[in-house]
Amino acid sequence: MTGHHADAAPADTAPAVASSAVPDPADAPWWTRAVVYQIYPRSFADGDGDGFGDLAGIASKLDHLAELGVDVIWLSPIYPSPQHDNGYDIADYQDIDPRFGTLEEFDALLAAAHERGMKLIMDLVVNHTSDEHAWFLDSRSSRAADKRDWYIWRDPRPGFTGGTPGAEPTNWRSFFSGPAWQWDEATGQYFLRLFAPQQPDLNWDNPDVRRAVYAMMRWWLDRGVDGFRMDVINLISKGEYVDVEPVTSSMPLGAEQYANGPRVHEYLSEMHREVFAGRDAELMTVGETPGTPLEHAQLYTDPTRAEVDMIFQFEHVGLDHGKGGKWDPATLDLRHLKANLARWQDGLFGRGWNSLYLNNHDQPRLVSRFGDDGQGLLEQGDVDGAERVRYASATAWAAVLHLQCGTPFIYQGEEFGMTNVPFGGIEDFADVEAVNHYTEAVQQQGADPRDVLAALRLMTRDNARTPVQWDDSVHGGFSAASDRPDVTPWMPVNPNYATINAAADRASRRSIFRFYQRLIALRHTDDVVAFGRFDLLEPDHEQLFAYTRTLGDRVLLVTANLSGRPCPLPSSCRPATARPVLTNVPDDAAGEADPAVLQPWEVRVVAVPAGVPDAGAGV
Ligand code: ISL
Repeated sequence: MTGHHADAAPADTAPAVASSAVPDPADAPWWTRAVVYQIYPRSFADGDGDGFGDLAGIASKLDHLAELGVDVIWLSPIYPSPQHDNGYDIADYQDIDPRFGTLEEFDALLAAAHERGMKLIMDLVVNHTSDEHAWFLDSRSSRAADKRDWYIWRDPRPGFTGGTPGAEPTNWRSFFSGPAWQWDEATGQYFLRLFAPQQPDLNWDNPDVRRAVYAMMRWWLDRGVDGFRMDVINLISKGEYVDVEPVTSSMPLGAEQYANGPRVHEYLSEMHREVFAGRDAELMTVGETPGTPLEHAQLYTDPTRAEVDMIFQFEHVGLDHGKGGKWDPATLDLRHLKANLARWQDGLFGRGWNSLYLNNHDQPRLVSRFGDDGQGLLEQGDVDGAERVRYASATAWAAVLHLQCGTPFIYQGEEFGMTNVPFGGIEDFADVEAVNHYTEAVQQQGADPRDVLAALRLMTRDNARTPVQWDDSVHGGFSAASDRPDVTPWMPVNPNYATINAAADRASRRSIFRFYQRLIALRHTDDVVAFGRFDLLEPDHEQLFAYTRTLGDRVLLVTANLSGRPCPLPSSCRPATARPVLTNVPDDAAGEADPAVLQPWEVRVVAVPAGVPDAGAGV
């Protein structure tokens, strides 16, 4: 274990990335064929009837997940927490929050998942802790405290009085609005907190912090968990604590000092040695890495460097942000998205590994954001039309994502097309990020509340956090207390639960769930899906997302019309001979298909005999 800064190899002297060969299916790690399902526990299923999701609720839905066919469950944080950021503020890493259950229930859940052939990974939030964690309580108790240096304490800016505007040690901003520094009156210093005031950043440059984190991780692995999703793991190594120039970026001011900071690759290699070495074949790790360019992703995921298996990149989910960032939403240009995803497909092929996602607990719902959730048609009274576009657009996007090279992640409710939420005023929003942004923009900067709310409705993380709609009973079947009028879910269920729910979807001739089942099965059974090379077709086309996957002499052609208008297929996408593999046209409507035109939101996947599709030899 590297204990001293002087021993460290800075990232820019790290060895160049070894470009290994195309993955060999015969000895590829298990997670290259896996699909992951993310659970946000407070909103997944409420087993004890208190309006708050829990482990008992999760246990009751394992069969739904097993039937879907997923290989791995990722649990968002379930540790004891004051819940200022829904559990991403952890007060004790080695226990379960009583709202969710007990360690015994956790062990039973893990065993039940394993019995069904599913693995389970934990959310590891170690860039910061809760301000109620024992480490921080000690750290803030006095300047001489044992653990003072476990967090990042700095004096006020020279010449300023601590706690007054402008006295913060640097001009860095928080991810959740306002300054990134929190004044502590008792000890007369600021501490760094890149997120909420209750989420102080750990000082990873202190080897005792790292040792404590690694010991905690081993404790979970010894308990049987199958790996970790690592929250903002690319932010753990801070650079210089200096003022920075304002830049237009989707990251807060200051991020260039700590995003993919000077020692981050050293720390992840060390973590691998200390925690995973010798047992990593059965495990998987995925780093969440906002603000990470491809060049760093190649370092993080190169198997020969042994850092993490894959990362979540953020470039593609920033393409509908305007100049003002996520609260300045812009229309997505499909060409930009295709170019971006193709760049990541090429950039990690044979040298690292992609994760594939279009939504999670921090993002709006996929079908509302990129597809058509049918809201417009519903307002015109066209219930069937609304259902049709929601099904077709959800499945088209799913296919386009899942048939790329990488490990796909499904977010709870995505598998049956849950939508964004019709939020009204600010009182409807629960998320600290949304509330802080509203307060800052409206109360401090004088923005028009109507504009701020309009952007919030589109982009807020709350869209993803309402209770899962299991059926059409009270509260969408989320809570075991559905017959008790005095208990309501912690966040109201989306009012569309009577029509959009898991049970209705599974009974429908247009079932999004069944389509996901087929996508997952394809990845499991067809090595072209898992390992084939990705080649984008028609990059300049504004409606069509088309690509091939090639492995040896096998070629899969994916063509998707990601628009609400018919799309004539260019000749490059019409091979002379092709075997149908998958489509989102329901069986009883298949006869009407025009081979030369993709209907709105239609996706077709075909196998073509060899080489590139036979351009020009159209049907
Ligand atoms: O969602 C975001 C803002 O729009 C992101 O910037 C997000 O805050 C960032 O991706 C980090 O996310 C992770 O860490 C946060 C937590 O709030 C998120 O839920 C988590 O996924 C702090 O732990």
